[in-house]
Amino acid sequence: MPPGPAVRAALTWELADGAVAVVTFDLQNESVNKISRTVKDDVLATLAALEGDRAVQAVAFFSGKRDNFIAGADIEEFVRLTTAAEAERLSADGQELLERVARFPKPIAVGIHGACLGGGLEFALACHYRVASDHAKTQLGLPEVQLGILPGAGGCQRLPRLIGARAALDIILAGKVEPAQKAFRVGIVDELVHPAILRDVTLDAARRLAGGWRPRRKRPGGVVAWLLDGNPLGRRVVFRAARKQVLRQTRGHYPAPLAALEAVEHGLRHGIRAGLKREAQLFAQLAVSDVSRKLVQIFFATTALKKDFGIPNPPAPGEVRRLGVVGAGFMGSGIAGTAIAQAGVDVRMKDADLPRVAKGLAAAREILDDRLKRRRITKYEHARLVALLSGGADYAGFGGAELVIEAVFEDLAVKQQVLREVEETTRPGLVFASNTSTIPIHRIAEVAARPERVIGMHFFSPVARMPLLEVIPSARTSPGVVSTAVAFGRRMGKTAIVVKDSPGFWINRILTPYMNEAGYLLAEGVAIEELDGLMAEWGFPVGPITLLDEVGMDVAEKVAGVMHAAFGERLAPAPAFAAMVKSGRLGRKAGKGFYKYAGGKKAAVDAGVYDLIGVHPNGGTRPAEIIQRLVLMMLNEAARAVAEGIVRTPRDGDIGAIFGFGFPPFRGGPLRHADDLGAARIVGELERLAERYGPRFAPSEALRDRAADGGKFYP
Ligand code: T1G
Repeated sequence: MPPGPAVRAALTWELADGAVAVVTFDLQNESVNKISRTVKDDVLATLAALEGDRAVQAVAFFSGKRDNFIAGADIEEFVRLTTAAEAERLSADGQELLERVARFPKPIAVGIHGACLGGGLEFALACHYRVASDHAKTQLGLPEVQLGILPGAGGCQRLPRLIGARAALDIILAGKVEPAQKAFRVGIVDELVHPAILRDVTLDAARRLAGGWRPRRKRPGGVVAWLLDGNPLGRRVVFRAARKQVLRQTRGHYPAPLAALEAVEHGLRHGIRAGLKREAQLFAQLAVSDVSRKLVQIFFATTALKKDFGIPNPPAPGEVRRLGVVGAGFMGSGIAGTAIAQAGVDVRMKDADLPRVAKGLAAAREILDDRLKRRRITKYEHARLVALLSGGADYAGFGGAELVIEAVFEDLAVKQQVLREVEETTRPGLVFASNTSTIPIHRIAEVAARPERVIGMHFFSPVARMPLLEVIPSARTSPGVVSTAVAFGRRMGKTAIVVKDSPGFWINRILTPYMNEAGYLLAEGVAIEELDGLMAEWGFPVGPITLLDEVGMDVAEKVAGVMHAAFGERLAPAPAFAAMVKSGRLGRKAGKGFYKYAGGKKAAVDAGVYDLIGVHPNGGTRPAEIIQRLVLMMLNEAARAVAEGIVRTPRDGDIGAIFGFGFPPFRGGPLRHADDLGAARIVGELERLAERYGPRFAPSEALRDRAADGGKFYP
C-alpha cells in the first residue's frame, strides 16, 4: 500500500511522521466543500484504505479550502429529490457514513477552519476530537431549518448527546450558526487555537488518541443542567417549553423546527438507533415539501445576489476607507455604527449642532457596544473600532472621504442643500449617496455639479439589523458608482438589490398600498389587534399597524404624500393617518401611537385612537376579506412595478420584500405568491373588490395580461 498521496475526486491523504494520516478534503472546481454522493463514496474508499494501512494509527482531517471547512450536504443534490422515499434513502446513507466514521477503529481528529455547517458539522461531531481555529471565518452550526429541513445525518442525535438537550435545541431549532468561541464555550469543539497552530494541535491530538488518551468532557451547567438535561423528567420540561416557543414563533407555518424537536426527543427517549430512523423519516417529509423548496430558492437567490452588481459588465468598485455620514439621527447613526462594525471604515458624522452630533455618536457606538456584549468582537477590537468614529457640526474631516451617505430629513430641498455643501468640501471622485426612501435620485441630483457621482442607498431601520439595501442609480449615475455602492453595502453585511429610480423605488412602492389599505380597514371599524393579528398569522413578523408605529407616523405620512403625488388616487393615503400625526401619536419613538408604550415596551392598543378616527371596532369585515384586501393590494402594485422595470428580476423583487419588511419567506415573496395563486384568480378577486370598494382595486394590466395567457413571473 503506497503511503500516498492517493489522489481521488476530493480527498487526498498522506502519512505524517509515520503514524498519523493527514486527510485533506478539497472539492475540485468548487469554492466550498460540500458533501454529495460522490464525496460520500470517496470518504468510504478513503476510510477503507486508512483502515487497511497498518502504518496508520490515527487520522487528522482538514479542509484544503482557504476559509471553508465544509458547507454541508450539497443543497443542489437534495432539491432534485422528487419522492420522500429517495430523500429518506439519502439521509440514511449520510447517517451510515457517519456511523462508520464514529465507529472507525482508529481515532479521527478534525482541525476546523472556516464555515463548518450542516452535514459538515455532523461529520465533525462523528469524529473523535474537534479542534477549531479562533478566527472570524470559523463558524459552526446547523442551519438546516433555515432551509426547511432538519439535520439529517445524525445531528439531531449527536449534538444533544454532546452538549445536552437544551443547548442543542437552542442551535437546531433556530438553525443557528455560531462563532468558534461560542461553539467552544458550549462544548461543541474541544480546543480553540490560533489558526497558525491548528494543524499541529490537531495532529498532536490524533497522536495522543492513538496512544490511548481520551478527552474528558464535562457537560457545562452544573445542577440546573443536570436537572433539566440529565433525567427524563427534566427533559420533558425542556421539550414542552421548546415546543411552545417554536409554535409561538412559527405560528405553524414552518414544520422543520417541530420535526427536529421530535427527532431529538425520539432519540433521547428510545435510543440512537430509533432516533436516527425517525430523523431520516422526518427529513424525507420535509425535503420534498413546498416550504423547503421556497426556502432553498431564497438561499440560492441570496447567494446569486452576493456577486450580482445589478448592471451589465460592472466596473471594479471603488475602494472605500473613509465614510462621511450627514445627519446624526436614527438612520445616520445606524449607518455609521454598522459601517464601522461590519466594514471597519473610518466614519465622520456631521449634523447641524454639537448636541445632535453627540447623540448620534453615542447611538452609533451602541452598535459596537452591543457586538462586544454579544461577544462578537473582543475588547481590543471594540476599542479599535470605537476610535474610528468621530463627528462635528461642520464638514471638517470629509475631505478624504470616498463615500458620503446623507440621512437627513426626507425633503427634496434639504437633501439638495446637503448635496451642494458636500460637493464643495470633498474631492471630485467622491460618491454621494442619498438614503432617501422615496424621493427620486434624479431630482436630488438636479443641483449636483457631478450628477454621475450621485446615487441612492436606501437602508432600512434599524440599520444594524435589517438585511436589505436598495441601491438606486439615476439615469445619469456612472456604472462605477453603482459597483461602489453595491460593494460597500455588501461590506456592511447587506443584501443589495439595484432598483429603478422611481418614487418609492421597490419597497415603498409595494408597501404603500398595503399600509393605506390597513388605514381604510381601520376606518371601516376593523380592530387594530385584529388587523395586526391576522397579518402576523399570515406570516409577517408584525402586522401593518405595528409596522406604522415602528416606522413612525410622521415618516409614513411623508412617504404616503410622495407616493400619492406621484401615482394619483390609486395610492391616496387613508384619512385615518393624518389625524394620528396631528395629535402627536407618532408611534414608538413618541411613546404613543396606535399602541401605548410603557418603558420602551409595546403595551395595549390605545383605545383613544378610535375616538380620534371616529369609528369603533364593529366586527363588520370578515377576516378572510381583510387578509385578501391587504395582500392583493400589494400583489397588484408589485405586478405593476415589475412591468415598469422597477426591479430587474422577480428574484430581486421577492428577496427585497422578504428582507426589507419580512414578507413571509415560506410564501417565497410576493411574486412567487402571485404565481402560486395564479393571475386569473387574483384578477377575478380584484375585480370583485373593485366593484365593492372602488377603483383602487382595479387589476393591473400586468396581471390581466398574465391571466389571459397563463403567464407567470417565474417562467
Ligand atoms: N450546497 C450547495 N452549494 C453550496 C452550499 C451547499 N451546502 N454552500 C454553498 N454553496 C455554493 C453557493 O451556492 C455558491 O455557489 C458557492 O457555494 C459559494 O457560496 C444532511 C441536509 C458556506 C457560509 O445551509 O451558508 O447539510 O453561486 O457565495 O459567502 O443535515 O455558502 O458560486 O455557484 O455563499 O463564502 C446546510 C449554506 C446544508 C450552508 C459560504 N448548509 N452555505 O459563504 O460563499 S443542508 C448550509 C452558506 C445539510 C445535512 C443537511 C454559505 C457559506 P455559486 P457563497 P460565502
